[in-house]
Amino acid sequence: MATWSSSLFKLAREIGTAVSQKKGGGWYGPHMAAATRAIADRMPLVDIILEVRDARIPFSSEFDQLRNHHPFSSSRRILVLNKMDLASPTQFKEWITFFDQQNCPSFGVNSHNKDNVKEFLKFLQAHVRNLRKSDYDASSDTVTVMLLGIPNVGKSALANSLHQIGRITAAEKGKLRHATVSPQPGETKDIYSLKIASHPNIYVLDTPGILPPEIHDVEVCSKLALTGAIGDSFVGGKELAQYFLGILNFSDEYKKWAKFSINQINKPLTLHHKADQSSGSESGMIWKRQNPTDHTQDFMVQKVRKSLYEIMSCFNGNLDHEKDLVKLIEAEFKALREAFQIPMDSGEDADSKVASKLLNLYRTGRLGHYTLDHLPKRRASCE
Ligand SMILES: Nc1nc2c(ncn2[C@@H]2O[C@H](COP(=O)(O)OP(=O)(O)OP(=O)(O)O)[C@@H](O)[C@H]2O)c(=O)[nH]1
Ligand SMILES: [Mg+2]
Repeated sequence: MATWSSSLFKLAREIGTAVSQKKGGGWYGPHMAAATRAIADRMPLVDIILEVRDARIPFSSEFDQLRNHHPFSSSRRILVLNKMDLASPTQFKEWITFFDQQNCPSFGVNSHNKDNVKEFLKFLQAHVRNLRKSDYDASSDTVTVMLLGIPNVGKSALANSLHQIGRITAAEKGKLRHATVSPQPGETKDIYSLKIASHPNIYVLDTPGILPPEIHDVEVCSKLALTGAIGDSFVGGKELAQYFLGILNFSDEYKKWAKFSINQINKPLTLHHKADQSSGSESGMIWKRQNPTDHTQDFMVQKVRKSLYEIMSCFNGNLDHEKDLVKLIEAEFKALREAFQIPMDSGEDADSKVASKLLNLYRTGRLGHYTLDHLPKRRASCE
């Protein structure tokens, strides 16, 4: 991956500045202040804190607002790097090693992956057993675990998965509860309790995502906006999509999309049996394009990758020059209009349609894996 140049940092800072200026009445309002108080009141009553961060931004998604009110020893706090499926696998491992070196128990999770959540639950139960052996009140048969974090990092998704997978009785399974999960930040408004294990009983508290009233680091702000912790309306979808394209242009991800270039996408159609029919007649068959193995199997995604690959591989400017980067992003936007089949008469609206579709693909991992935070030189994140 090429190192971000000053031109990309400039793009990030512009977005970050727009976010940081919106604070009061924007992403931080009375609802967040009330949630902060409610969480602070419950914190002293829980046994373990699971601080959920976004694996794409392990540093920028840090939740440090209440740390000074209720300092937790490192044995009672576990760092959960959620959305690990969206992060760069290599950098993800480096971050986990980093947290290990800081003596900070951490675990990477993809809340949508059952096996992965099972592993995490095992890890959590082992942690609870160790705590009970040492300083924890062994007579208590109930352990409470609180999920804490900034908005949209996947607390509710993780709470649901733990609740569904957790070994609880059949009768309890019959009345499974469900925390609301949404791609928009600020979905959870209250604190909910879900049972995730028996013997001992472990309850997980899902909480509303909270941010501090002010964030001074504009680069942090830009990453919070791009990953969806702060709503798109506070920056503008087009600006965020441009920022994402900037990141993509500096990464090597697009090189993997060479297979989607012209020859592949125009592959001839071949006849296949319909799934439910085995007769050899043409009426029992369907035309299918032979696509390369790809879990998305999504023609639109392939078209987007193809368009971006073709533009990027022809680019002969200098990414370090702001003018060249802006020109490249403009060309990409134009090509994406076609790939997303946005009608020519959409006018001004066309760019915002492209932006929202592009951001959706990025945020669901269909345009590669990116870790936006680089490892700090020296930082004691668990203190
Ligand atoms: N790819 C991926 N998406 C995830 C993962 N976990 C959650 N999501 C998605 O991220 C979005 C936010 O998830 P939520 O569980 O609502 O996040 P939250 O932290 O509870 O958000 P707030 O309630 O606003 O604080 C949803 O679109 C989820 O489907 C994950 O591990 N991987
Ligand atoms: Mg939630």
